[in-house]
Amino acid sequence: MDTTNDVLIVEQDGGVLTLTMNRPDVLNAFNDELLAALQTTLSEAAVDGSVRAIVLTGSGRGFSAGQDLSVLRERYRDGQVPSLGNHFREHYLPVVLAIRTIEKPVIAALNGVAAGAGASMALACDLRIASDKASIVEAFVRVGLIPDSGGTFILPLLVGLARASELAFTGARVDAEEALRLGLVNRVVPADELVEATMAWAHELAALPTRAIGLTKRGFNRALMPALEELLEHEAQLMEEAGRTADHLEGVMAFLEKRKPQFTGH
Ligand code: LHQ
Repeated sequence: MDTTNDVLIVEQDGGVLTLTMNRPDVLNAFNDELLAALQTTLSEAAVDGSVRAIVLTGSGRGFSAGQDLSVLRERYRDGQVPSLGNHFREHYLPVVLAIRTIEKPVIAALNGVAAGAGASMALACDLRIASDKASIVEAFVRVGLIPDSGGTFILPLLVGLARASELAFTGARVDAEEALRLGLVNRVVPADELVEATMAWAHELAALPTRAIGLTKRGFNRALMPALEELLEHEAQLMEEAGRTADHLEGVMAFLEKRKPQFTGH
């Protein structure tokens, strides 16, 4: 399966399927079209026996900056925020579910910054390899939101509750070396070696017993996130509530107007 469209480049090399998010001008921020392309491609890859490992990466200098906030300018024009819970259920939840339930190894290759839902998508993957120029930002709090797309449970699973609380409450930027130390990524390589190192690792994984790896992943899911769909649905409810706060509207508008937000706690 080899397809290319504007927002997602899909390339297969032997058993390795590489998905390159391709909106570099906005650091591959997610719009509905990119999320739909990811959803479709992952569901096709799940049943394609020729695909034995998947790489998720970004074009340009970012992995993904999370939700494209510029598309919200129009939607929030009159100060009314449409249901974020439903937006999450429809566009994000199926992608996270697909990454976690596809019974093949999924590697995130962090070519640059992964922020907000971009960070969560990377953390939902099984393995992460990062360029030494990459970083991870739990940016949600900067726009008055909660870490969605698995962030409420996968982040604390990876780094423990105390560190997860610090990262999620502050939205601090974590560089690649710190991410490695915290266990957020598995490997860090020089930026100009990322593609080669990722492909070598992905081909190694693709040559292993795919069914055994898939069943191991099913076991890990069952052990560590047995109520996966329920947890994601709960995130939708939390997003709904956070989306109704004045601080969310202020955070989005401040980002779009390139100014410092003034949060009130409401
Ligand atoms: C962007 C974005 C972006 C648009 C950079 N959108 N343009 C789910 C459902 C519904 C609603 C809301 O949220 C969610 C879940 C989420 O994902 S919430 C979190 C959303 N993401 C963020 O809040 C991150 C916003 N971005 C940033 O904080 C910074 O851009 C980071 C830290 C990612 C990178 O900083 P820099 O390396 O300094 O790059 P930059 O800020 O200069 O960005 C480069 C360009 O990309 C810039 O455009 P410009 O025209 O000035 O060159 C940004 O405006 C644009 N961009 N992120 N999410």
